[in-house]
Amino acid sequence: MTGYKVFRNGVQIATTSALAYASTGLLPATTYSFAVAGFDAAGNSSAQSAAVAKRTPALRVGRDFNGDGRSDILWRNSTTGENVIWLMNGAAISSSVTFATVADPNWSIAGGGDFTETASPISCGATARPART
Ligand SMILES: [Ca+2]
Repeated sequence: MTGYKVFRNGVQIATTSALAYASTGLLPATTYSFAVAGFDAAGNSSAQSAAVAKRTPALRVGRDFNGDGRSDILWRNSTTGENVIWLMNGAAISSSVTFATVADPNWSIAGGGDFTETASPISCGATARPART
């Protein structure tokens, strides 16, 4: 045995002669499957091992409304009181959520966070309060 081919989600990502491998560049809160295949100096390769699934932990980020480890954007229309959250995947909008309108323009958003605490709790507030007059 010369080394091992390392596969992530079925795609070869590396070769190594070590018995351990650290995969990098992974997304938070995402499940990946890993497998290996041995190879020899002549280039002969074994079949892939059974895959092992591993999930990366969620990141603790600010303004993560759905606990997926990715920051989201909260919009409030100060004229109409409408409120919308864009759930983000990097710079792309994954989906948007509209929630209760607070029509009184004296109210503003005071903070945000992971309201369902599906990931590690974060320490910012999640309430609206009257603006100072
Ligand atoms: Ca998020």
